[in-house]
Amino acid sequence: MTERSLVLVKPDGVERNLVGQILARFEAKGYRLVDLRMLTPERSLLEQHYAEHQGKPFFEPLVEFMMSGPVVAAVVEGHRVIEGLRTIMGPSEPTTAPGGTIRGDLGRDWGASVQKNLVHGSDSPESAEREIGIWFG
Ligand code: IDP
Ligand code: MG
Repeated sequence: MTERSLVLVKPDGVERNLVGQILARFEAKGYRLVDLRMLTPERSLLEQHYAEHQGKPFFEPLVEFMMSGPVVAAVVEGHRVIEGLRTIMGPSEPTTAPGGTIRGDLGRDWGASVQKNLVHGSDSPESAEREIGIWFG
């Protein structure tokens, strides 16, 4: 089966009307959207999704931020899509993310205790399958 990744356009991306721009970058690269939904996630879903970050100082601010409004969840498919999406997204820190990446071009620091960096992409095939199960059942 072709590789798949979960993508989330985070609440800041939806609030700033960047859903189309963000998904367009993935489509323009040649990856395919195979599932899509909009929802405001509940705490229990986010605690599962971000389980690896439980106990870190930014965990509670991260969960609160992700619950603060609707997100767009998508499944994106293509050979090496996980690595490809993370390259297009750029690193977590939007202030120093390189130009040409989504986080570098569209993100900034808003002085919050969590990085509002617009987009999530799975970091491995195992994470992708786990996360797609959480968000799409
Ligand atoms: P990733 O989204 O680039 O994979 P992770 O390390 O998995 O980054 O962290 C998940 C999310 O938690 C990040 O996208 C960001 O929103 C937030 N985050 C990560 N590290 C920090 C931090 O040191 N301070 C504040 N927020 C952070
Ligand atoms: Mg991550």
